Amino acid sequence: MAEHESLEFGKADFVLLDNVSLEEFMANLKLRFEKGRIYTYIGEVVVSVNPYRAMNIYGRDTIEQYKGRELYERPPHLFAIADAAYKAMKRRNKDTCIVISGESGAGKTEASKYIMQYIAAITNPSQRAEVERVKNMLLKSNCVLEAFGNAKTNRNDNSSRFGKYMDINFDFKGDPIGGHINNYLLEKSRVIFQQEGERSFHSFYQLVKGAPDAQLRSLHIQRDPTAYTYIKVGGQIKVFADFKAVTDAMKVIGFTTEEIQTVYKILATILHLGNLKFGSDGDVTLIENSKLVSVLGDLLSTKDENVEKALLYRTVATGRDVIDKQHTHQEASYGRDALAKAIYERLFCWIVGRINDIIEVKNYDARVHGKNTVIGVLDIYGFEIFQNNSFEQFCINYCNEKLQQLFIQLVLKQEQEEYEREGIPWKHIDYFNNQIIVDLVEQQHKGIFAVLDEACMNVGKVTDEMFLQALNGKLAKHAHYTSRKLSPTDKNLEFDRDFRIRHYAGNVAYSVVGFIDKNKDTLFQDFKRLLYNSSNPVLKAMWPEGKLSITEVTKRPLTAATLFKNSMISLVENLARKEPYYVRCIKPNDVKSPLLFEHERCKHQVEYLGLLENVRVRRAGFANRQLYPRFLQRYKMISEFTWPNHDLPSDKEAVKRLLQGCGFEHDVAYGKTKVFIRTPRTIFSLEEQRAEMVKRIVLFLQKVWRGTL
Ligand code: AD9
Ligand code: MG
Repeated sequence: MAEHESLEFGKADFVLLDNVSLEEFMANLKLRFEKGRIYTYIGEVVVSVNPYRAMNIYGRDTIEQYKGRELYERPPHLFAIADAAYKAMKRRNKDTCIVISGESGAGKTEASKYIMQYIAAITNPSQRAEVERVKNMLLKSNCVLEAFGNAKTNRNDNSSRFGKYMDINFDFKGDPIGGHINNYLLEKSRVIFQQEGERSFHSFYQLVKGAPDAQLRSLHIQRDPTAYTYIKVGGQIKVFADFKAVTDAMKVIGFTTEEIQTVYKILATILHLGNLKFGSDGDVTLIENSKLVSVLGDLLSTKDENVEKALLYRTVATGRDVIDKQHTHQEASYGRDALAKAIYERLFCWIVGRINDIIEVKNYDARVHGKNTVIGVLDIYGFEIFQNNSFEQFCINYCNEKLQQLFIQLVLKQEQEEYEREGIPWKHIDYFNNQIIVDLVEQQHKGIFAVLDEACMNVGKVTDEMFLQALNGKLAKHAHYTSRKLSPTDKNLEFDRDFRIRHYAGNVAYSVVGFIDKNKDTLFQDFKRLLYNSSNPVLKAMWPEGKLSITEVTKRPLTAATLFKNSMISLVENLARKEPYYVRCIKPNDVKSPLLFEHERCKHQVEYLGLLENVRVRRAGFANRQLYPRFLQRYKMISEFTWPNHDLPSDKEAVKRLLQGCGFEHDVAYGKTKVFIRTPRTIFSLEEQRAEMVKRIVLFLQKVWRGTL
């Protein structure tokens, strides 16, 4: 517990509140926010409120204050949690992870960057060149990923539109030697469409506004975002970051010139694709602005006629025959948009893959150097509710349900179960367990994803409305599901095509429009072949499946929902294997103001994040627990009753005697197999006494050896 901070800033740890009530919690949170204290602990969890202004608390001097310190020695800070994760990893050889959660705009991405900066700053004291190189790349990767994976939304000007989990690997000295990034479902529909007030990914505006004239000319691009259908909605809005910084970051990471050029060619291709117009002449579908076809041929390093054919025809195998079937006007437009989305998504995954190739751990021999350990940092898109919510919001919000479930499992449930198992007197603390919503989405056969997949498997035309009907049929009685059909008088369900989920963080109505399409996620094979046959080797390498000929039977690919669900399940399994540290981010208002603490908005977040329950469990609980024999092994030297051996009937009795002797009786409880210690201060004091004793024993032994005793 951080106790040294003046009380004028409120309580630095919510555990110290006089009464654990929502009112007191909120009053403390507000007071601290207004005093510029944006971080507060709940034990080892950091609660962070977005300050919406630059804070002078991340500099070198602050880093020095936190380096190697215990959590409760300094005012609450992200650096303290980063240090705790680092220490656990280094001292105890543990893999750890830092899970950052909170709704869109609450400050997760900023927090993840400060944590990485801190880790970079405190490691590699001997300035090994290779370690510096790795650190630099890890930091630069953020700049590139944000350019391609973030966008302005109505919730956040720099909203992450993908999920990111980054492992940083450390050698036996505790220095970073590499890393690995996992990315989760990019919101690719943004490439072709944005809601009013929103923008496409930053990368497009950076290119159009920031690239040198000559480069733009070679890409046939004008310096005007509003000239391009796909990005014109957000074209007038002020541009972020710059083209040069991103290009330089790619160079530093190790992308070749050819690779960087291809990246920009792909962006330009997408912009041109958006401007393609289809028309018809009788039954024949045509491209109206056919000049663009040769621009595309040039950018994709392929023949113009191949581009035109892929846009207007589909090759189909009927029995042994292969024929070219012409697209209708509508199919051609659909194909064009699907192509634009697919090449952007593929580009993004390829960028992540290239970064991984470069930063992965190389030349590390665990037999020589010992195990290499990991700190994982999770920064994923936050829970969001828009005017219009679709498949993407559904996936994003499901992901947040999964993370909330992990928090419940690790922080609330397991903790209480252990006290009960050990027979420690314990009053059970109630909390809302969101497993029921996780099941509603992911359960086999019955969950929403399963119903969606089943609809997509049906042959023949399946519509979004049929999917909604199937949902209504299966889920009519579910407490967290409803729809207009099921609740016709509900005024908050405006549209026939909506279904509504009662999420842990609030009600969200999703429009089923586009669910089937987005889940099937089809891209005509003709486009894959077109890209694979490009004479640009970088582009070709991105599309290996274009190699298959039309008659080769291909397995039906997994749906978007199944892929996402599987990736979430394995993410959670991975996190659960590590020692977790939590940062819970709160958004103080919806207008990005540094001054406004909107009480109701914040209260809602405190409630749904389960923070009050967290305080209760923590307060009634114990900071530290150890098996009796282990405890004795470490501390027996500080008590005459236990050193060098005890003659008490059990280790448990010996531990009791030891702690009584030290005067810590009031701060501990004795379980069946473990001793539980309430405050970290007691552990700290035991450690000090042990260190003192070790020193004395060493001195004594030295004297014995020298014969001076
Ligand atoms: V989303 O789920 O990706 O849409 P995040 O990641 O939770 O969201 P982000 O970190 O992007 O939110 O923060 C939003 C904005 O708040 C930033 O662009 C900053 O302008 C502002 N912010 C957040 N944290 C801090 C901070 N510690 N100091 C100053 C901050 N400004
Ligand atoms: Mg973010």
